[in-house]
Amino acid sequence: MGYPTDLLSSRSIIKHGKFALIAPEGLVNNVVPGFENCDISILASPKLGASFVDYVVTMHEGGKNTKGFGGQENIETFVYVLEGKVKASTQDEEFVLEDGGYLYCPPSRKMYLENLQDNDSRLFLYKQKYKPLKGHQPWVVSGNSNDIEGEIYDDMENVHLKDLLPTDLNFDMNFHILTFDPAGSHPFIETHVQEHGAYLLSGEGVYNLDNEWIPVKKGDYIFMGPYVPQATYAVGREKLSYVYSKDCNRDADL
Ligand code: UGY
Ligand code: MN
Repeated sequence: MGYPTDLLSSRSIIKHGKFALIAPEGLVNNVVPGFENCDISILASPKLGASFVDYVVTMHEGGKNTKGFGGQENIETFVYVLEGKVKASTQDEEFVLEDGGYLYCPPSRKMYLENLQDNDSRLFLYKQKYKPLKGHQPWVVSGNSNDIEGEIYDDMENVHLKDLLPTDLNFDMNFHILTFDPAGSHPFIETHVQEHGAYLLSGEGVYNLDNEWIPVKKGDYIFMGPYVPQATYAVGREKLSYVYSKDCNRDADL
């Protein structure tokens, strides 16, 4: 890195409990026990006001977690491969994930990860406490988002939505990918109880967070807290696309 070449500045905006835009330039590495030969940055966490933890991980050659991630104290986990080739496994199943590949592990399964290539692989990683529901149980799910057909979103042909996990009551959260053609937008500014952690996969946009319009682009991370007004317009020439988590299928606690 070395000495700065200009005045120090940042696009990141942090409003604890409400929303955060975290630009990749400002990220620092965190040591997370169990991960070897990996650069990890913790993104959203309870310290920011999120009920989950998101991470962006760069796995170098030989990068791995053989101790196991999640799978205890009722923790469910999800990994999405941003780029590279990774072995993602549980104690009894093994998956080779490339760009767009993902694995969900319920609380009954630890997730093991290993970079399969000499080059770096990059991951978007998540953990959360599973909210049990009597008579229901989630299971291991793996797939590749590139194999899923996007559904037209809210009757708008220039916006598409993919659900990466089953939508039934066994699951208390889902990961989705929302993709806007240039000039596409949400149909209205949403306000809802659910939280999101979103990683921007491509494009550029102007995002409304708590009624501030903020420029965002590929590589940015956005945390949206409960009830925070949220919507976007896609700008530029590429599709604006992001992968994001959303809690679902459970009543609010009193
Ligand atoms: O699923 C959602 O709530 C999604 N439409 N939110 C968002 O894109 N900010
Ligand atoms: Mn939303």
